[in-house]
This record gives sequence, C-alpha cells and structure tokens, in this order.
Amino acid sequence: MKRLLTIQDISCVGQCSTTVALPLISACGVECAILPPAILSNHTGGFKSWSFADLTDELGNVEKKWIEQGIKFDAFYTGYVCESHIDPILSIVRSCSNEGALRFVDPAMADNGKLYTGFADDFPSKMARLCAGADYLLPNLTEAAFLTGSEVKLSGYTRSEIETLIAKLHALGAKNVILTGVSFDPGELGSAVSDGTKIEYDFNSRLERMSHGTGDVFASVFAGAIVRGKTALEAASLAADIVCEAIRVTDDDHWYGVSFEKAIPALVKALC
Ligand code: PXL
Repeated sequence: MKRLLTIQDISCVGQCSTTVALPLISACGVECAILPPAILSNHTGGFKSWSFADLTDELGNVEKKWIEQGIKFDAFYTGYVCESHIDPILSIVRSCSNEGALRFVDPAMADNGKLYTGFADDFPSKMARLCAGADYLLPNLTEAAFLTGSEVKLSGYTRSEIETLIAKLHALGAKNVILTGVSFDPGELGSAVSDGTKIEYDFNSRLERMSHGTGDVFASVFAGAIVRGKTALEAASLAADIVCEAIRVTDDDHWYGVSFEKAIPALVKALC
C-alpha cells in the first residue's frame, strides 16, 4: 500500500482540509499520514469567528524525528497553508520523499473572485513557490487568476482564455494542471486537465448549490485515485462524480460543508 502525507490545517469543525482528506484518501485504499501546520476551531468560510493555533515551530521537530527514523512518503498533498508553513513544507518534502514521490498542490486560498479571509494580497506569490514543484496543481479559477496575476473573472471565460491561464500555470513550474470550475455552457461545470502538451476536459451537469469544502473533496479523491494508478482525466472525472454525489446528498440546511461521508461507498467501489 502506498503512503501519502497530507499537509493542511485541521479545522476541528466544518468538513474541510484534513478532516475531509483523511477519510477520503483512506477510502481510496491509500495510507494517509497527516501533518497539520495549524489547528482552527472551525473554518473561516462563513462561521462568525475562529481560534487559530499556529504549529509552524513544530514542523521542524516532526521532520527531525522522521529523518531519524527513515520515515518517507510516496506522495505529498498540500492544501490550505499559511506563509510561514511554506519553507518547512518544502524541507519535509526534500527530506522525506521516496523515489518518484508525487506532489499534489491544491493552492487553497481563494474562491468566487476573492482571497479567503486572513490571507494578505501578496500571499498568492508565496503560494506560487509551493506550486513550482507540483506534479499535479489543482487550482480553481480564482486561485489560478491570483497565482498568475491574471484578471479575476467570475464567469465568461473563453476556451482560449482558459488555455492561456493553463499555460501560465505550467510556466510557474507545475507539470500537470487540473483547473476546476471551468464552464463554456451555463448548464455544465467541470475541469480542464493538462499535461503541458494536451488539454482534456471533463464536464458534469451544473448543480445550483454553492458548497464549502468541495475543493478539498475534489483534491483528496484526485490524489487518492492517481496514487491508485488512474490517469489524470480518470481521476478528475471520479473526483467530480464524488463531489456531485456529496452535494446531492447534503441537506439544504447543512451550510458549512458537504456530507461527503455518504459518497464514500461509491468511492470505494470505483477504486476496489
Ligand atoms: O476548504 C478550504 C479551507 C481550508 N481550511 C480553512 C478554510 C478553508 C476555506 O475557507 O477556512 C481554515
């Protein structure tokens, strides 16, 4: 069994980041180790307030113990992180990679045209340093625009604008780009999957509901499916199917996340 390390916050309540990645990656049949660089009482997307315990100073201690014991990983998946976490993360990846280890980077910092609360305007340029070494970079359209200094548009992207954005993301250093939130038709929503030589698209019927945490569900399933040997297009398509299923089964008053738990049986079946 392959072992993946996910590095992103623990939001104790709110169904995002580590609390989504751990169960979904496990359900993919991949051993999932975790490293939370911060612990929040709850996520920052819609709750009135939150506590934030920064664990930057602990990251080096963890790395030292892993080096001492020869603990290494076959894959790394980073999500929501802060500026102070970036150098320690790059150091852990350098120290603790098995040969051929894959790096998945979800630059979780923005959506719907805006940076998440708490991130300074210059944060995208810091996040770009993590993106530079990504084997698979998984931004939404807003994150892609901020990372590349492009116009931030909520909708109305043409195919050629999407393809220019993807070329700029590759220019940051990412090998494969999976751009989410792509739509050329109001009834459809999907992703563009690029290996730097060709771009393929995967679309589903658009669901009208806006939900928190869906980017984390998508990235977790994508990473798990790639580690299990799926192609990037297969992994993106499975990840989108699981996101859609999770949205469909989430009660209308469940505002802070999606009930991805109910989609786990379908995920296990797809990868068994
Ligand atoms: O889902 C992304 C995410 C992760 N972690 C925290 C967040 C968010 C989105 O708002 O606030 C703490």
